[in-house]
Amino acid sequence: MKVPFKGQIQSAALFALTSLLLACQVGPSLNSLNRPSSSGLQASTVQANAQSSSQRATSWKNFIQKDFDRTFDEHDLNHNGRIEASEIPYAPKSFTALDKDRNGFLSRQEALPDSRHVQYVTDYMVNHFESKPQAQIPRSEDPLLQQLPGPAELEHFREEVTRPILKQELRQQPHQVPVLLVPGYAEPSWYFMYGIYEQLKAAGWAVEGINLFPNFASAEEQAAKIRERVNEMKRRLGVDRVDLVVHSFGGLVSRYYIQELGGTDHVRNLVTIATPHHGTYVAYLGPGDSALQMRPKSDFLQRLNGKGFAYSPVKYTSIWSNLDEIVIPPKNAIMPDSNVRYVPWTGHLTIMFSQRTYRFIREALEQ
Ligand SMILES: [Ca+2]
Ligand SMILES: [Ca+2]
Repeated sequence: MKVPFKGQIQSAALFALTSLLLACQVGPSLNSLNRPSSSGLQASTVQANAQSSSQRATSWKNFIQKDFDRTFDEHDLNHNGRIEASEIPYAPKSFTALDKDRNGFLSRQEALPDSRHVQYVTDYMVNHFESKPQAQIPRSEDPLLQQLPGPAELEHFREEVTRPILKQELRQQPHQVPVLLVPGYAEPSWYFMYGIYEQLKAAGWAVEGINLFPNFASAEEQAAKIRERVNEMKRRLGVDRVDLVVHSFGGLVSRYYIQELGGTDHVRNLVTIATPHHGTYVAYLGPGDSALQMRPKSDFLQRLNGKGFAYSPVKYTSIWSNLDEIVIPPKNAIMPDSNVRYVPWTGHLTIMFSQRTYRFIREALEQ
């Protein structure tokens, strides 16, 4: 039976759930590490801070929306304000699914995460990276990135991370295997990759990121895009293999690429961070083929996992946290037959800013 307003009900439920999760999430903020406590402030100062917090929220919201808009514009090759099937030829199945009004093209609204998603990410950034500490976590155990940039500092990061590495740049690095960063569901969200990018670069790796627009697409379609990029990187850089460092759904996409699209011949390491290897119940609330595939025991996961997890000679690491609010239950981010690394007390996105995560990534890539 067709359920009327099913989409709206799902969206409302997603919004309610994510709001609840945001309210409940426990995790140290960056302010808790580096910025002075505001205890003892006068009422007027508190009011001023509230105002400033609201301004920061607006600033993040504009930044996130602009990021999505840029992604759309990059794929609108003929600049007519809509995405035709020929402009994303690698995702025909997802194109059909996203073209809700069947008019043969994707509007901005159809191709991009909706305003609720933008609001969710905005709230996440403000609550986790701009606010006061919410819990007494042993900070010395797992300090987060010391200086998380705000929207202004991140303005040019998108261009930087998506810029293809040059052969001569790679040659100058101590580590000769290039790293491809793969984002997760409904991203590009390059800002979540910022810490990992900066840390790996500082430690001597050449790093670049891939945009998997439309990020609601199935793992099969996104994996084909990874295959294309990896092959192109190998030609451009003259290397035999690349390392993949991936977030969330990007892990399922990458595993599909390795298992089914010949990636075993091209990938040295796969490091998954907060990837729902066994699915997540939150996926019941999200749109797109990728959300269907992330449901626990989905046909896709049964096929993928049923054929085994680790494919030689690729080396696998899975990094997970007990407080992941998107991978439910969090242990579903543990990949069997991988080197399992545990980052306690971080969330699905804050795990991307943990020093412990950085250390685990470096250790995996140094093997
Ligand atoms: Ca177009
Ligand atoms: Ca349409």
